[in-house]
Amino acid sequence: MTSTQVHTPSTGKYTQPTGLFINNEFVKSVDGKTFETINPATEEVICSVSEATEKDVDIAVAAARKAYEHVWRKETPENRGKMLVNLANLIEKNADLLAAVERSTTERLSGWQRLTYYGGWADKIEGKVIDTNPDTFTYTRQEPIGVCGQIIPWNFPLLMWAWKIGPAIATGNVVVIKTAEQTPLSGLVAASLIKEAGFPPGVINIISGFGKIAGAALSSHMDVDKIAFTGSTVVGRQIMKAAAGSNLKKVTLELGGKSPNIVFDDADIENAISWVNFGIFFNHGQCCCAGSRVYVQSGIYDKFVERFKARALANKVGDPFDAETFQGPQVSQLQFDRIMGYISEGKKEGATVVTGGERHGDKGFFIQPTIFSNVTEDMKIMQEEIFGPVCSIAKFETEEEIIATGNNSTYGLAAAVHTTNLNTALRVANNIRAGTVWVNSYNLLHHQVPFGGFKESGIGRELGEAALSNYTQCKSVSIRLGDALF
Ligand code: TXE
Repeated sequence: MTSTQVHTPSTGKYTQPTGLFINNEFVKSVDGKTFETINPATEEVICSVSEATEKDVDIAVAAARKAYEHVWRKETPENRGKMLVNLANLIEKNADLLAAVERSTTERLSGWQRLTYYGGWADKIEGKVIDTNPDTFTYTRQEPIGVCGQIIPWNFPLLMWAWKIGPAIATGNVVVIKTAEQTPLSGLVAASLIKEAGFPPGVINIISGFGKIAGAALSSHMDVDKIAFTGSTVVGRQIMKAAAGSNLKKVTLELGGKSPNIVFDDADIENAISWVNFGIFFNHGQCCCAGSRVYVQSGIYDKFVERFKARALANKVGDPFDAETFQGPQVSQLQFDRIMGYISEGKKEGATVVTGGERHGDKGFFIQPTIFSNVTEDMKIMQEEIFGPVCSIAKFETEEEIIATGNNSTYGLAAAVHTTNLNTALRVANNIRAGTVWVNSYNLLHHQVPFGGFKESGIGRELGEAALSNYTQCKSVSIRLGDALF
């Protein structure tokens, strides 16, 4: 059996593929191993899926290598683009089902539009002619890297799937993508559309499995040319070590964050509260770019904290299938426990609980939207990524001070500034060391706009034209036109 019947409240029964997707077929793992997927809202088992071990990784990588050498390298850029657009269209056709599957494990469906965007790039990858002297003709080619391993997390399963596959395939690579052990289902449903989209066997391979086994095998594999990873900074370091200790495969990383969200006295306060609320509580705080450090200038601090509390209390927490719900469950018991651990640490360290601070209900991994005020820079809840619905607020006085405090982090993924003064906005945006800065907004990610980290938040950029360079390598070809030099 490589599929099973699963029920969702919005679509009823559907057929869930459960095998490993290798060479355009769903297959069982070599050892026949499986693992369970849990519904975080009910803590019940949804189904079991095949678990990839080293042997399965070897098989998937061999399939990808064969496809790359014999088929994919010979495919035209135009056809690569067409296949990506076909896949995007098929995903759109199945959007209701995919949304339901996502909601069973995380919450939201998004991201498939990126495939259309990267389909458009496939036939626009160009080199240059470089004029060095009249006797030489030199040009460059942007060539694919080859077999790419891709390891994705559980916070946006299909979005991450599309972010990784789009630029890799558009530029002529083949992929073996490992989904997160908490959320393998939507990636497998989307995999069932790959053959219909026209991709030859072995070009896109999707495996389910654990990080320490399948993920480690992929990142240390001698025949994987590049590894792209999204996840924790701790594992990002392990991926780099694995690459260094094996074949020095190319590495790109999209890691954690502790992003400052800065509100000046002259901000439109209601607007700022809406974005601060969205910045931290969207996807239950399970966002790498979550605005988890909120700094408010002293003139409006008290008013801001009071109104933000009212706003957070109005966020409906509960069933992800209820249209009114703003915040669903955390992904797993482990994440729930980690976040509750940070909350009790914040209380112990002396921060003030403005609202929340407890579990929501008694079933499922739900946590109340939590705001801490009077948080100091040395507290763990101001320094470490919590990855949950927990916000730390502190007061500031001057622009100079807040630029220094905003940069007081080992991370540098995102930041925001709220002000009605254009000069303040631009000065802060220019001086904050982060890959993305939003002004009077938050979380406005767009597939045309590069996204990625400064400092320990990552290496490389996803989205936009910038992501293409994660998956190409430059070759220079020089042709001597004149007589021999020597
Ligand atoms: O992440 P992991 P976890 C952060 C966030 C969260 C924390 C822990 O702070 O609380 O990480 O989450 C695979 N070799 N982010 O434990 O372990 C794993 O199977 C190769 C931020 O879930 O990094 C999964 O597919 N792969 C983040 C992926 O790595 C390994 C999103 C992420 O898991 C591996 C998620 C190994 N040794 C968590 N160990 C973001 N940047 O958005 C694990 N994996």
